[in-house]
Amino acid sequence: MARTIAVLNGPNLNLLGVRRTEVYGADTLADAEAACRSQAAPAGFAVDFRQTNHEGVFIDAVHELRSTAAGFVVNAGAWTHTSVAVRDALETVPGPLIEVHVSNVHAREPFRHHSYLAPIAAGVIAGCGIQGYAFGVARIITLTGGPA
Ligand code: CA2
Repeated sequence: MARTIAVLNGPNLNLLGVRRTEVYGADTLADAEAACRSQAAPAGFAVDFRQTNHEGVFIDAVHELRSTAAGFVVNAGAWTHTSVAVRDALETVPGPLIEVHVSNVHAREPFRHHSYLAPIAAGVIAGCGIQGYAFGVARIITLTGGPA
């Protein structure tokens, strides 16, 4: 059975490519999902790609997938900068976590410079647009031993 990489997205990321394109670019979350699948498929990995605007739903998804996913690629959106609860959930995940941001959060407002997730992540990708998601998937594949 194909191993699965969980790709979880937090609040407002459903608006990618629709609003604030000067910050986040014109690519949509559907484009990000397609990039993840294109990266994962040749290595024999499936992708479980989700987005929610509700913190509890996000945490429930982490609990649901924590023991079956090979690793997690997470763009927690604004929860990155605010949520101990999201960090506590992701800290229970045995596989590697890659934190992704579409924009370069370090070139933006100071409140975006702090991440509750970075200290528990195997890697952090920011400012690469939706290509960052594909980089994150590639990194999970490398960290978990490559193609099955
Ligand atoms: O750059 C990223 O990927 C972020 O995680 C996006 C979050 C932001 O809070 C983080 O600091 C950085 C925002 C999600 C997208 O929000 C949108 C709001 C309006 C229009 C389009 C997207």
